[in-house]
Amino acid sequence: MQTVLNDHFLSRPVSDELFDQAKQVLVGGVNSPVRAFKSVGGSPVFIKEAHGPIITSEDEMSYIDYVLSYGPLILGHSHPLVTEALNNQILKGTSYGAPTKLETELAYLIQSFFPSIEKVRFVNSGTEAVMSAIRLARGVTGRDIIVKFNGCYHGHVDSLLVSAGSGNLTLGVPDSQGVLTEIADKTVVINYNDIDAIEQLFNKMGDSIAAVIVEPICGNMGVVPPLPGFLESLQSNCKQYDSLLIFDEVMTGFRVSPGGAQSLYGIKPDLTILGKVIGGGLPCGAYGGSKKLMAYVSPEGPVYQAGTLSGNPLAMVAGITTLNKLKDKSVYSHINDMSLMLVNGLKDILEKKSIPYCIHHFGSMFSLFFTGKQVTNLADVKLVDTTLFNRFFHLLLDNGVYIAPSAFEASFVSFAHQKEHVQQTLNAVDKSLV
Ligand code: HOZ
Repeated sequence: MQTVLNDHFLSRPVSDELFDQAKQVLVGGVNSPVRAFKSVGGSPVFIKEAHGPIITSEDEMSYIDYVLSYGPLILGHSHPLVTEALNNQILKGTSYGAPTKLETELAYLIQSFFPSIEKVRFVNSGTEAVMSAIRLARGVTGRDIIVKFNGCYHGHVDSLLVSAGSGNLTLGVPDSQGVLTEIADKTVVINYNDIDAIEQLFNKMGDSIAAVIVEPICGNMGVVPPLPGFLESLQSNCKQYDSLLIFDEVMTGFRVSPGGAQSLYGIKPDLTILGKVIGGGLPCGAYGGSKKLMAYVSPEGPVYQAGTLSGNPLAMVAGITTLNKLKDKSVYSHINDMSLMLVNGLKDILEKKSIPYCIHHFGSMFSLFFTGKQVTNLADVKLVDTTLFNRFFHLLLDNGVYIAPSAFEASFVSFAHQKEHVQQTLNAVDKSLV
C-alpha cells in the first residue's frame, strides 16, 4: 500500500525533522498507527496548535481541519467555553480517585441525548468501553460468542481485532498478531448489511451468542449506512435469542443526530458505547444501558471493571461544556448547514470533472469514496481508487486542507467551520482533483 510520491508535493522540513526524531523513541514515530501517513506516503504533519477549524503545523502552515482529532471536536479546536471550563477546573486539581458531582452531571446530560442509557460507566477511551461492554454481555448472558461485522472497528479490543476497519484497514492488516486463537475463535464475523447471513447465523447458533456489536452507521471503513432492515434484523434476532445488541456510537454519537444513529433509526440497543464527543477533546469513553443490565457491573454486580482515571474531572468538564453547548439547536443547524454546503459542493465538482464517486453523509460526518459503485459493505469499500485518494490527499494538504491520511476514515465538520472555510475547501478540492 506504500505510495511513491511525486516530488512536486510541498516539503515540510520541520515536520520531517521532527518525525525523524520521533522515530528514534516512539514506535513508528507515532502513538496511533494511522497518523504515520504509511498508506498515503510521505511524513506526517506535526501540529503546533489549533483554534476553531484551523490547525497550524510546526512548519507554520495552516490547514482547515476535517479530522478534528478523529471526531471529538464538534465545537472546533480550543472552543472558548471548553478552554475556560478546563482552566477553571485545572486550578482545583486534575484527578482525585474519588467521586465528583461532575460525573453525575455528565451522566444526566448523556441520558438526555440517549434515553436508552439509564445508567452509564465512564472509562478513558472507546476501546476500554467496548472491552468492558463485551465482558458485561458475556457476564449477563453466560455465553461466549460475539458477532461483529467486516469493516467495523471497535477499538483495539483483542476479540474484535478481526476483519477490523480504521487503522487495520488503512494498513491492510485486518487481523492482529498477538490475539489468542481461542479468543478470536469466539468472534463470528459477517458482512455489514448482510441480512441473510444474520438470519442464518442466529438459526444455527443463536443460543450461544452473547452479543452482536455493530456501528449502526459504520464510520470506520468510511461512512457506510445500514440498508433498510439491517438494524431491525439485528434487533429482532437478538430479542428472539436473548442476545444483547450493542451499538458502538463512538463515532456516530452526537454526530449523525444529537441522539446518534439509534435516534435516527428508532432502534433501542441494549448497550451503547460512546467516546469522542463526550470528552470534548479529552480522553473519555462510556458504556451504558438499562438500569437492570448495568446493575451487573461492579460494585453493584459481579462483572468487574475499574479505572484510576475514570470520570477524570478535566474530561468531565470538557464533556459537560460540549454537551451543554450542543443543547442549543442553532449549533446543530449551523454544523449541519456547513456540512451540507461542503458535500453539495464536492458533488458539483466531482460531476463537473466526471470523476466516479460515492458520497455518504449524515449530520456532520461524511465520506467521499472514489468509486462509481454504491458502497454498502467492506468489499465495495475495497474498490476505491486509493492511488487517486493518495494524490488528492497530498494536493489538498498543499492547498491548506487537512483530511485523514486514509481513504477509509470519515471526515468531520465542526461548529467553528464557517462558509468561508467551506468555500476555501471547495476551491482547494477543485484544484486538487486533477
Ligand atoms: N479510532 C479512530 C476512528 N477511526 C481512528 C483514530 C486512530 O486510530 O488513531
